[in-house]
Parts: sequence; structure tokens; C-alpha cells
Amino acid sequence: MLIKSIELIEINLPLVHFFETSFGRTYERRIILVRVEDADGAEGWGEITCGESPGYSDEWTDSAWVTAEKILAPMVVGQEVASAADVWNLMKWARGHRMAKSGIETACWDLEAKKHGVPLWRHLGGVNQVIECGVSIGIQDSIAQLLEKIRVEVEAGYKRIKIKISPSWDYDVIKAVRAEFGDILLMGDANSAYTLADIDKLKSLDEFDLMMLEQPLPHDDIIDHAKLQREIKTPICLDEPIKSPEDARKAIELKSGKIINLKNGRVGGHTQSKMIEQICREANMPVWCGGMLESGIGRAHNIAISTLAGFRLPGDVSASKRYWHEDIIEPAVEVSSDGTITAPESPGIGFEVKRDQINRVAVRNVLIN
Ligand code: OSB
Ligand code: MG
Repeated sequence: MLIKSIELIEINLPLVHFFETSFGRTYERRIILVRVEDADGAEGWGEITCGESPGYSDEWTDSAWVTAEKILAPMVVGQEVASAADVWNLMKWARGHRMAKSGIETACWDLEAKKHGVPLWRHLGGVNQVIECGVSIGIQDSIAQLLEKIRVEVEAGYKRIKIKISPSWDYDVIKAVRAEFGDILLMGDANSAYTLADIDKLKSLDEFDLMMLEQPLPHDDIIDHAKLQREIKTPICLDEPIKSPEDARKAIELKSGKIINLKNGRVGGHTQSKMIEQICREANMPVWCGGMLESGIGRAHNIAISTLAGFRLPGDVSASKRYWHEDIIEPAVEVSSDGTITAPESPGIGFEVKRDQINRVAVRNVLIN
């Protein structure tokens, strides 16, 4: 493929319900979409999944925009690539900025799958066309509000419930959820809100039989997590610190946790995700697909990667309507009453991109050619 141009489009989409984590609350997403076009006029779509502020990772909308426009897109435009798997290497010289890279890289995978006329999930080597879905529920204004949110999702059929926790929203909250919903598959995600000094509090959560505790300790740590894992029964799931296949290898070697939440954006795209999936599968470490409050385009890429064999637990991949009044793809992502999504059979991401709707919510765009 000869990559002829890359278009970046920022869209602003208000969330149906605010989303709060231990690092802050979001009401509206500022999402960068990536459209790549090759010399034959074929197109592919990707999404840069960073947040509006550098709370989860050091990338955020404005930093990713300028990096993609000035540094990364020029490394790819005008290049002839034998396959989408080589696009990562074109941008490798630049350190970091994995979410910006992922937006471009995943768009090239969509483009390539469309040119071959195959669904992206098969092109990536996926084996499970039907994927299991969970939900991630943010910190709410009250426990009653949280219980109501959980009820809606349990009744919708989702396979597991993840709640965001923090030192001021943990023990009593989880206790109330267990009292109300019994032995549902339940987990907590702290987004790095604790340190080893909180070990007694974290130990006390063992009584709730959580499926896992996601990222309790600092965002860049895999050493203290290993210490903590030796002290608690609940399996630790790593999110923020696993940015590369090497990080995954080291976390496995150190026994920093027992599960990895794998996100295309955080690791730099499908090629890196595939490498991490393989390392984890060979080490018998389950992975599952995390989410970044994506629009339909990022969501479609998450569905595709979730079909790989190593994705053995329900992911944070859920229906469009939980996030958006109107998604930018057609059809919107829907979850069946048994809590699953069936990856589509049509070529590429398998959903139609609604360019008119994108134009209505776009606030800026730029073409690099
Ligand atoms: O830690 O997994 C996380 C959203 C934004 C930033 C970080 C995280 C999340 C989620 C939401 O948990 C998952 C989703 O529903 O997209
Ligand atoms: Mg997380």
C-alpha cells in the first residue's frame, strides 16, 4: 500500500452520563479521528484514544493532535508499506506517543483489511467471533446512584461489572454492591489511587472475592505491585504501566499481577497488541480488552482485537448507547441479551463510518499529504 494522505478530525461528543475515575470527571469527549487514504483511493479509519487531560496517560487531545500532525503523519505519508504490520516501524523513531501512533496504525489495518475484502478481526488473526462484554461504571454521586447503574447493566446481560474505586469510594461501596447483587462477577479499578502504605485497606478488600483489582498502585509501577500481589488474595490486573511487549514480559517475570488489561491506544496499535497477546498467552496470563470511552471507530477496533485467543475474560467493550446519543458509525455497537458482541463479517472494521455525522460534530481538521 502506498499511503497517500492522513486526515485528522477532532470531534466533540457529550457523554450520555458523566464518567468519573480517581483522577477526575469527564462530561464531554474530545476525540481525534484518523482517516488514511492510499494511492488507489481506498480509506481506513482509526481513533486516537487519549483523554482530554493528561490524567490517565501523558498524552491528551491537544498534545496528540500536534504530535500526529507534525511528527507521526509525515513519517507515514508517501511511504509504501508491504503490510499494516510495518506501519509501527515507520513511526518507531519517535519515542512514546503511543495513542497518537495507534490512531494512525489502526487506521492502516482497517485500510488493509478493506483492500483484501476481509473483516479486520480475521485479518488480525482473531478466532472468537463472539466476544464477552463487561461494563466499567464510574464513581457516582451516591451509592444509591451506583446501585441503580449496576442494576441497569446486570439486567442488560453484561457478564461482569467493573466499578471505579478510590480511597474515598471503596470498602463501603463494594460492601453495598455485594449486599445488593450477591456473587456477580465484580471487580474494582483504582487508576493508581493507592500506594503500598494503603496495604491494610487493600488487604481488607479480599473479603469481597473480587474477580480482580485493577491498577491499585502508581501508573508507572510494576515493582510495588509484585509486593502487593504477594500480600493480597485478589488477583491484580495491570493497566497503565503496560505500554509495550517488553513491559508485559517484565511484569510476567516479576509477578506484578495475574491479568493484563490490554488497550490498543496505550500500547501503540494492533501490531503491539498482537505481540502482547502472544506473550501473555504463552505465559498463561489472561488478557482482556480495556476501553477509553471510544467513539464507534475505536470501539470497532476494540471488538476486532478482542477476538484473539488470549482475550479470555470479558472486556470493557460495551454498547454505543451507554456513551453516545448518536454514534458516528452505522449500525451502532449493540450488545445481545447474553452480554456478547458478534464481530461483523463485512470488510475492515465492519461498520459504516457516518461522514455527515462526523462533519456535524467536528471542530477542526487537517490533511497531511
Ligand atoms: O482505567 O480502564 C480505565 C476510561 C478512561 C480512562 C481509563 C479507563 C477508563 C475506563 C472506561 O475504565 C472503559 C470504557 O468503558 O471505555
Ligand atoms: Mg483501568
